[in-house]
Amino acid sequence: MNTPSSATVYLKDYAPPRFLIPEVDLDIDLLSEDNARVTATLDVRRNAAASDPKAALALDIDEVSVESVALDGVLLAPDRYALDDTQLIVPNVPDAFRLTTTSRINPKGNTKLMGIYTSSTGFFSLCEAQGFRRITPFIDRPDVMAKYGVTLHADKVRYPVLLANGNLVGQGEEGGERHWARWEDPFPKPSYLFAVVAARLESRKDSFRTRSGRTVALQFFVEPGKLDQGAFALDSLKHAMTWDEQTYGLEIDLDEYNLVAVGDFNAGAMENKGLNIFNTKLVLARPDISTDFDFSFIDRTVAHEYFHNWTGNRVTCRDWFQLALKEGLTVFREQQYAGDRYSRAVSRIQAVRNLRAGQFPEDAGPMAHPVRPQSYQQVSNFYTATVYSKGAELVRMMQTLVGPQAFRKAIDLYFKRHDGHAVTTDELVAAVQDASGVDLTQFKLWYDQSGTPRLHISGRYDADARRYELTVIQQTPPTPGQPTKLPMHMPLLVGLIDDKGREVPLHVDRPGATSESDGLLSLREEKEVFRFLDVPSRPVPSLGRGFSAPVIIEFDYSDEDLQHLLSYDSDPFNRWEAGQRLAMNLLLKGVGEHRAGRPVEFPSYLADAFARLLDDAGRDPAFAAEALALPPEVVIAEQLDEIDPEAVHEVRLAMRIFLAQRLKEKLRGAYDAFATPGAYSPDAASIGRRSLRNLCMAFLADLGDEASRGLCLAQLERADNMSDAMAALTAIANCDCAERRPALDAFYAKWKDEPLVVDKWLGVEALSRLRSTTARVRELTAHPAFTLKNPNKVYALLGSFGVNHVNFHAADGSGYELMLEQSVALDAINPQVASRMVRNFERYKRFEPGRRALMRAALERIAAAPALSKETAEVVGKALA
Ligand code: 0A1
Ligand code: ZN
Repeated sequence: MNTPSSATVYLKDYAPPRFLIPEVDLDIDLLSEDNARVTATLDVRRNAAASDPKAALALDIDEVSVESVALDGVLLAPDRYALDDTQLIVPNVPDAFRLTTTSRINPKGNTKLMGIYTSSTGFFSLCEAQGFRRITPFIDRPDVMAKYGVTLHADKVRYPVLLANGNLVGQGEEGGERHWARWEDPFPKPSYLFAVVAARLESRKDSFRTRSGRTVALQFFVEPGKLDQGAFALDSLKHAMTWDEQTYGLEIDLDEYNLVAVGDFNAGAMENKGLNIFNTKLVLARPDISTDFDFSFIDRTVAHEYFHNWTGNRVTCRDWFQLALKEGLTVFREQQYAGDRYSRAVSRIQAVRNLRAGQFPEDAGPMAHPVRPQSYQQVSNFYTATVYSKGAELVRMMQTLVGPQAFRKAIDLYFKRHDGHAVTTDELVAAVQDASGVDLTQFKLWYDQSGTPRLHISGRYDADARRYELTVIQQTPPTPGQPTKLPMHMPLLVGLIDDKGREVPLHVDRPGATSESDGLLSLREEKEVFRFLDVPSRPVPSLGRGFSAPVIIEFDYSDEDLQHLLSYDSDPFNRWEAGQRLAMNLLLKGVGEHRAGRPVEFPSYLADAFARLLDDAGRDPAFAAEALALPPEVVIAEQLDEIDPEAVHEVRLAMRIFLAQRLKEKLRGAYDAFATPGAYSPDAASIGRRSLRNLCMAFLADLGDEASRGLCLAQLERADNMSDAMAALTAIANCDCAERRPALDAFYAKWKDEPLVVDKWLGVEALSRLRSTTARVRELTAHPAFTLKNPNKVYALLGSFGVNHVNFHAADGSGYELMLEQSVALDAINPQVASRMVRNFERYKRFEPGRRALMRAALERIAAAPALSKETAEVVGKALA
């Protein structure tokens, strides 16, 4: 194995920067696509807080060729500084000085898409986490905060739009065909928030009046011809601005706020100060090309980036171990926003579904890490579900523990204390503790312990004493580097449901319960017993309401208990959860039968429970759509000791067919009843109706009969919006029928000039459950619509294939072979995206022996690839360890 060993960085080694750079002046001359000259003048001073008064100045560089270095205006001879691949070192520097460097970069050759790179309409940038060092030599870490002034020069005709952070302070023409613009950002910021754009773009203008009466100019820049796809995002931005004023009293602090869309982008979007850059996929929208999911995802993403202006930009991270400081808090704020704009219950269910499908498996695998990691090799590998989604859960738990009013005060205090500073997650927790008076010392363990805690809960009813007792034992499994765990402090929201389906008033006989009536139990010990008094009959407990903590709750519910909760729980999340548990119990039983070679059967009460949900769907169609969706294959797999993807797939499909057969009329009735009359609108109510209707269609399609095929084809043909079209196309793609190929080909022919729709088509092809899918995906890797150079295409085809559980994990290893070949080829182009693809292999130890061996062999072959990137090497190294 020739995996390059990359240095591990440890949180415990954090030391303040030896130098600070309060001001930066940049002159970026974009001479041609492959040649830009960057002149940087840094105002440097020794940091009094750092220990070494004689230290040399060390600036980070990455694929930048440094041509000259001057100190206080005097050019330094080459022997006065040292240059290697990663650093520019200048020894013997005074305590305060100006350093000017001139460097060359090659934006067109920058296939990693970090730093300044080219996309079809011009130059774009992405600096998080360590891309700024790919533009100019700098102390590229977030605790070095500077005020930036930037002058951009470029060809006037090819790149008419010149943008950077902050305010435009001057512009003009130069030398006939070229022009320049100067931008100054009044707020000191870390280098990862730096951004520039020089491109041929059109813009849509708008404005926002803040509650203090200022008018902010908003502008959204898109590729020519796409202006009609920009209205929705601008509306979202204004909603987000209003929401943050109303909810947190936070106002936009700039006079100008620009959004830019770009088709080549490693992430979803980036919160650069005053110049948010978005992946087109997460910002451009129009009903005929965007689904309901796209609309709400765009709304949330625009809000997320905007919310970062305070949580991330005004108060930023001291170091990259603190990434959850900004991401956990911002995802939490985004979730609150979504809960306010759409259905609160459905938003919560979707957040938990994502957590279970993405974060729980990560937390049980070789890349498991705490929300505040203790070490990393490549920081780009730590933009994870754990940091983002579990990070948001920790903020939510704090809010639950201290209550919403105290939490709001805590956020005020956080900004009062830390505005303009780079801090750690400890400071956030301290603000919540100080504003609320709740001791959160033990709670902080959540930031440092990885692994998903399990709560083993048992209940005992004493009829004579009219007492119900809950015993809660918490255990967190060992994870890499953390063999033993301490008990954590967490909120457990509970209720008791009596035999008539009513809430039992709670009287808790225990000091640990913070509130008697609202069922908020505060867990701190490994084992705790809670006694509820005056309970008239044996209740069914509703545990972890609203998913009050990111844990796995084990309770021995009978299927009757679950049906009872599904019908009566007043907490909508737990009503949904009861349905999921009921289905899961039967699915796991089915997997056991299937593996033993016995027939798989399902009980009538499952169909009856689903029938009741359908009968009741009119009350809340969006909720019904969530409740009727079976747990995804990856979540079922997670429950097994040894994963057999084929068995999981077959049994889940059998359950879908069982339900479709039993409920055929009801499904068809709901399909007709929940049509959305009138013009398309992505409002919460219409989204709910379409989700339910399309879910009914998908169940019917699983019957594979002519009538249901006709239904799908008719919907595909008549759809006036992409949600309905995609639902129909997905169903047809899963059907081994004559209509399938013509439908998929026609869809591509219709949309081949709309890259975001081509991505959807690639996704549908790659997600099909037909066993011919692997061969088709291989064929598509050579299709003109596909390229490894564009992250969206990679995610659409290979990313989708990776979550196609049954085909990626085909027993013959064909799926693994395809993914490994493509990942290795991709690694030479874009290692950040490649390492994400390689993560598809990391959990090989969880699979049955045949797949386990094949996946391990694939990892070994990736490890042996020549010139493997450090990003991919970290993933492979940890998986094979
Ligand atoms: N900070 C951005 C997303 C982002 C993630 C990873 C990146 O590079 C590794 C860059 C940006 C956000 O949370 O929106
Ligand atoms: Zn973010």
